[in-house]
Amino acid sequence: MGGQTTRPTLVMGILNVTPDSFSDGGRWTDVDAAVAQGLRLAADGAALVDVGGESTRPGAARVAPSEERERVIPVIEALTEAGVATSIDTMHADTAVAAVSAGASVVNDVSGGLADARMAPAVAELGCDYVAMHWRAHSHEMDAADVYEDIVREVGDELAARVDALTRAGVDESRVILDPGLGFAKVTDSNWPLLADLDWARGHRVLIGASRKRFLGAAIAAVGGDGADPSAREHATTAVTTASALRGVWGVRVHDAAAARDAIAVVSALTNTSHRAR
Ligand code: PMM
Repeated sequence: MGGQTTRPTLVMGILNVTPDSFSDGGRWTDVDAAVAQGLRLAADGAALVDVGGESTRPGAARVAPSEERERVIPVIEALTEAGVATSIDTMHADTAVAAVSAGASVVNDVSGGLADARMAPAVAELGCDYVAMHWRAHSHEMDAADVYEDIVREVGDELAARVDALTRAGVDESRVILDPGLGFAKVTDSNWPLLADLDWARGHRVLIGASRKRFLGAAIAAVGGDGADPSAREHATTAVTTASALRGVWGVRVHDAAAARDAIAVVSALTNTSHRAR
């Protein structure tokens, strides 16, 4: 099984400094409000606060890299100053470089380097951890790219091709964390095999980003719950966190850090219990 690690699963808290993200869009566009939310996420157990300035929700419009940097850099600087570790959620190499200079320690690229050919050499130069997410197309066309015969094998092959490209550009393979890209070119049922079987990770560290996504809404609606409201998907998100932590993933990317921290604490207590029948 891929993604095994001996230390507890890390919580990556989501901080979208965007007007249009699907769950928290428009809430943290002001720098002070965004920084306050980043501090709250860290206090709630986020080991990393993932700062993003471009929404990737289905159908979202692209943002100019200069505007993206204006949104995220002041927030990363202030969180770094406050001692909070951050990652930068970007597909743009220039934004990644600026963010790491401002204090970010991880580059989180939902395109796995496909959206910007300069990303791989930039990350090689930065020498930082890099999340390569499985991605097939930009937001306006990604739902149509949900076409697979054997999704675990195909996602594994496509991520392995990204790892090859990254290492050819000089990235240290041990710095690469893989993410199946839940909800990206995976509309609903396609997501579950990637959570049930981590073989696609092929031994790399794994990040899972399921928080409040549509496929959880579909599962909730199927049993009569409120699947339409993203904020009503929190318990379902925590179930994915628990399952992921039991599988030993490196990290989970979530909106509610405290819920993930508590679920991971329970998994750690369960897996570390020393009780033996007498
Ligand atoms: N999902 C979103 C954005 N960035 N990054 C990684 N590594 N994995 C994800 O699943 C992911 C991501 C989209 O949703 P958001 O509105 O919650 O940020």
